[in-house]
Amino acid sequence: MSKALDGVRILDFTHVQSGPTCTQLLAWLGADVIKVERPGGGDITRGQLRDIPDVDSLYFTMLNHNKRSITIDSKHPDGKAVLEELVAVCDVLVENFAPGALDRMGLGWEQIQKLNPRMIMASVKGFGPGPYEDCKVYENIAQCAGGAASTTGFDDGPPLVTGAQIGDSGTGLHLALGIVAALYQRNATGRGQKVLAAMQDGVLNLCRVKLRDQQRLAHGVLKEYPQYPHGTFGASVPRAGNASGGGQPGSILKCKGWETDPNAYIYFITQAPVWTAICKVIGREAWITDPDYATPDARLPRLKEIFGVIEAWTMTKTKFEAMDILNEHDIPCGPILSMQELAEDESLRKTGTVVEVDHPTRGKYLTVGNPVKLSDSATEVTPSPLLGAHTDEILRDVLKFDEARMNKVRASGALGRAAHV
Ligand code: CAO
Repeated sequence: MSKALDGVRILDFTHVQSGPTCTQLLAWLGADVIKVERPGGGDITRGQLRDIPDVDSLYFTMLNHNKRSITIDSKHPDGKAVLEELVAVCDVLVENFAPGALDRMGLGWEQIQKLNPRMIMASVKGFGPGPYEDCKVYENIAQCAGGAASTTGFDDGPPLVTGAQIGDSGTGLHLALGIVAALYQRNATGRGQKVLAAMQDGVLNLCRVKLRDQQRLAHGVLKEYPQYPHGTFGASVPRAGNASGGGQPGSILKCKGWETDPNAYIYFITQAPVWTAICKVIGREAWITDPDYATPDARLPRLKEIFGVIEAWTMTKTKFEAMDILNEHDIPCGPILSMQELAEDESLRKTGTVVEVDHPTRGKYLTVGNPVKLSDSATEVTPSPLLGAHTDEILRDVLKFDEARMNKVRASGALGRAAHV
């Protein structure tokens, strides 16, 4: 079966998480992704958070499926020459080095354009142009600088970071979209272009609703926030705990077993169109017509009391029982699923969202497959490459090196020693 990005060749200079997320997604969509790594250790995550000695970590394997690995010392003259030849035959260069690193390698935008005017050069950086543009950035820094941390957590606690990697993986997703758009535009112009996704910008984009609320504050308090009606609002958007953030109030409520199971909770939304059904399910029919509860506006100052009563009902059910009953009435709700429950979820296995992969040295492990499903471009998840596993193959098949050239560049030390599958 053909793939959406068949024929697109990516020179993947990414490392850690943000860049690799992007190139992994492009590989799943069919691009040939050639991951360039430093001889010796390669991407630093190969050795980070290792669970099995001397085996590529899950951190690395779960972010680098479907890629090929070539080891090149970009600071060695012969290595640099190989890289320049790769630039000439690839469509996209993706990198997420610290600011300035690519220029120091002699592969800045001007040089890239000279080598290949059709090349799209895509970068993740921590910050866009401005006072912090030279800073190195990791996930949680982006969450803090992009507005997520200041708006996450409870009012009486410190700012919180979230487990979802919105700074790294979120920015990788943004970059992938930019690359696909640039490839599309190149069909018309014949020219490459630079694509930049800054992590601060990506996080702020995902926090769009909080910038919405910041501006609403100028016109009065935020009535769906838990601070209303008894708490106080300051100059900036406060942390809203588990309040929904949308037009329909919601909250996380305890379910049967919460005393011992940290995930025995359900998210419950008091969506206005199903208010009558909610009242019937929880046995509060009087609220259907009581003017203090019958309309969304009347309910806003009473949300704490209302969710308390609903919780008294959810505590009599497991989260899955509550889910079944509420869904019968089209009441929007969702169980709090643990990673263990997600790993064992049969339906996620069937759709390929959770996939078992067999790695040559690790053996079998679970990964998250392609979350975006295309009906005419199926994703097969293959293991991440061992360090330098495809060095010879790429020199021979992509750059058309003959045996003599292969031997010469190998002898120069620019490629290090390749691992063998
Ligand atoms: N051969 C030779 N040298 C290589 C090489 C290769 N194949 N690949 C990388 N290097 C060199 C780089 O040229 C750089 O050298 P110089 O500093 O001398 O120019 C060096 O390795 C280190 O690169 P780096 O500065 O990008 O790496 P770091 O570990 O110090 O920083 C990070 C990591 C992530 C903080 C930084 O890369 C960064 O801020 N990136 C942009 C934002 C980003 O993507 N962050 C997400 C990280 S995931 O949480």
